[in-house]
This record gives sequence, C-alpha cells and structure tokens, in this order.
Amino acid sequence: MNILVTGGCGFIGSNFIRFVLETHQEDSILNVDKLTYAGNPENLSDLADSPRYRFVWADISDAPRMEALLKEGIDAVVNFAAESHVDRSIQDPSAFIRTNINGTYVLLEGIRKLFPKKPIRFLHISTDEVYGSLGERGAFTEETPLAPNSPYSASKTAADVMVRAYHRTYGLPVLITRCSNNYGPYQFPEKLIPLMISNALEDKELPLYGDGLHIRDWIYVEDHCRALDLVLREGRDGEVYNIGGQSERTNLSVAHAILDLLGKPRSLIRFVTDRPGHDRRYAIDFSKIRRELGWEPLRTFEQGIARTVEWYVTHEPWWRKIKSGAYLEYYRSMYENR
Ligand code: NAD
Ligand code: TDX
Repeated sequence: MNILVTGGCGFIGSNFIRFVLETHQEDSILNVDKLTYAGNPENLSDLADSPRYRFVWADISDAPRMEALLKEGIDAVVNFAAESHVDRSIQDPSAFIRTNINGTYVLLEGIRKLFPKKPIRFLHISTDEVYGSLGERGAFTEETPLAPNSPYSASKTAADVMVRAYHRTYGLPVLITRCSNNYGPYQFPEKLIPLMISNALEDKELPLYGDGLHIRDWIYVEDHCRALDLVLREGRDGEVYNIGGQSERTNLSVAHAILDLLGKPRSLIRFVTDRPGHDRRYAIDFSKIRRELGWEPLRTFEQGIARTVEWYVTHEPWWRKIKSGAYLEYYRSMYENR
C-alpha cells in the first residue's frame, strides 16, 4: 500500500510510520505535516534516506494541496493530524476548530470528489475523550453516547461524527478508532508522562491538577500502532473500534511510578489548580477489536513506563531541545527556504 499519513511528525504518527515501514516491506508512506509546535521531523530522522518514505510540509486544511497529494496514487489515508493538547484548547480553541474539524472535512471531501467510483480507505484517529467522563465504575463501549467536555474533545467529536456521516451518506470506506491515553518514545513533554519524567530529571516540581486522583487508561504507543495497522488492513468499513491499554491508574500513582524509577523524592510533587472541566475517569472496553481482529495490548503499564523512562533518560538532547524551543526555529527555517 501507498499510505498518506497526516500528522506523522507528531508522537503517535511518527511511531506509526516506523511501525508500518518495519512491518510491511512492500508499503510506502507519504507523510503530510504542518509542523506546528508539536511536529518535529527529528522524530523520523532515521528514515530520511528511505526510498519508501517521503515528507511533505503542508496543512490538511489546504484543499488544493490535499487534492494534489491525494492524486499521487494513494491507497489509504490515516489521519493523525490534530491539535492534541486539552490545556491549549482551553486557552484558545481556534486552531482546534481549524485543524481537527475543518482539516478532517477537507480530507473527506477530497476523497469524495476525486474517487467517486472507488473511494480509498480513510482511517480516522479519534479519541476516548469523545465519550466524556466516567464515574467510579464501568467502561466506554463503542455504543456509549458521545459527551465531550473540553474544546479539544468537542472538536474531535465533530470530526468523528463527520467521518461517520461521509460513510452513511456517500459510502466512503471509513474506519474510526477511539483510543485511551498513549505514552512512550517521542511524546511531546507537555503531556503528563513526558512532562513528569523530564521535570523529575531536572529536579523540577511535578504539577498534579486538583487532588491528583483523576484516572486515565494508559496504553504503550506501540500497542496502539499495532491496533491501528490491523484496523487499517482488516477492519470493517464504517465501524468504530475502541482501543485500550487495560491499565487504569490515578495521575498520582503515575507520578509515584516515575519518581521511584528515577530514584527521585516524592516531595517533588506539587498539587496545583485543577484543569477546568477536567474529566474524572476514562476506561475502555476493547472487547470488539479483540473479538473481531484478535488484538490486545502486549505491554503492562509497569513494563511500558520502565521502557519510557529509560528512553527519556537516554534521549535527553531530544527533549531539552523541545523544552528550550530550539527545534522549532531550526526546522521552520529549513523548510521555509525550500
Ligand atoms: P501530537 O500533537 O504529538 O502530533 C500532532 C501532529 O499533527 C504534529 O506533528 C503536528 O505538526 C501535526 N499537525 C497539526 N495540525 C496540522 C495541520 N493542520 N496539518 C497537518 N499537520 C498538522 O499528537 P499525538 O499525541 O501524536 O496524537 C495524534 C492523534 O491521535 C490526534 O488526532 C489525537 O487526537 C489522537 N489521539 C491521541 C492520544 C494520545 O494519548 N496522545 C490518544 C487518543 C487519540
Ligand atoms: O501538568 C499536568 N498535570 C496533570 O495533573 C498535565 C499536563 C496533566 N495532568 C493530568 C490531566 C489528566 O488527568 O494528567 C492527565 C493526563 O493529562 P494529559 O497528558 O494532558 O492528557 P489528557 O488530557 O488525558 O488527553 C490525552 O489523552 C487523550 C491526550 O493529550 C489527547 O490527545 C488524547 O485524545
């Protein structure tokens, strides 16, 4: 397959591209990324010379550019491109509306217009946050009503249901996945786990929102990528697949695990003002993808967090460049001069 991946310079997209190229020797990838603050081509610098990988600097909201790229013999689109950080969406939702909603619409419309007879597959990476927040018991199934609480999750919900509508109305062969919280190599250090690891390594405080007892289900990014690859090749058109890590943890216990692995004192933890509209708990019922496609997560949280801490310890220049902002200037100037 010749796969167009959007947002491939971000965290999950870069892990997915590497996974596909390693697993499927016959596949090639066209990576389209706008290089926002979260996009870092260094995440894929090892692929720069691969004849099966190409990077194009472009915005998914740019319809003429997307149509031109879709005409390049693409077999499938995997849409990761998004503004992905909840706290930023609370500060200013505008980019979330532009990229997450309008950008997804542009891609769908491009496929509808260009391939009226035999549309190409469109795998859309949605999120468990579209379901809103859970109480102490239960887990999200694919039938749980959508009830997003942040501008981020509301924008992801709008995209998710638009993708569904393009299947119902126009027959586009779409697939939607809703996954829980990812962690692992190349995650931008604004998200909880890389922020906690890098702060601890710098002997800085670890800020926990509210009482620190909010619960997330954590999945190691490689397990997520394997699920996405399966859904792309074997999923049923028009279906939604939940993906989870079977690892519910409070944020406080995540912080403890990181500090313990690094041999740093728990006194680094600081309880700070809570995030507005903060979802209390997420949990995923992934029995559908297990039943239909035989997928389940392979790594426990304890294995995954140990590997992740190790990766950040051995890749200190990578996250230091990001925290200082230096990476952004370098790549912007490189692509602007082309
Ligand atoms: P990320 O922020 O690390 O990466 C996003 C990438 O998209 C960046 O490379 C960025 O430059 C690019 N991008 C942003 N706007 C763009 C635009 N207009 N055109 C082209 N590229 C653009 O995000 P991530 O954590 O890798 O998440 C990837 C996807 O997975 C997102 O759609 C997110 O909603 C979803 N998701 C993430 C998680 C998680 O835990 N991180 C969980 C479930 C779903
Ligand atoms: O400094 C912090 N302190 C803190 O207590 C940060 C950044 C987060 N938190 C809390 C908020 C959440 O309860 O940690 C938890 C995880 O926060 P994030 O890493 O910001 O992730 P979350 O808001 O759960 O959303 C993530 O998972 C679903 C991704 O960012 C989304 O893109 C994905 O859709």
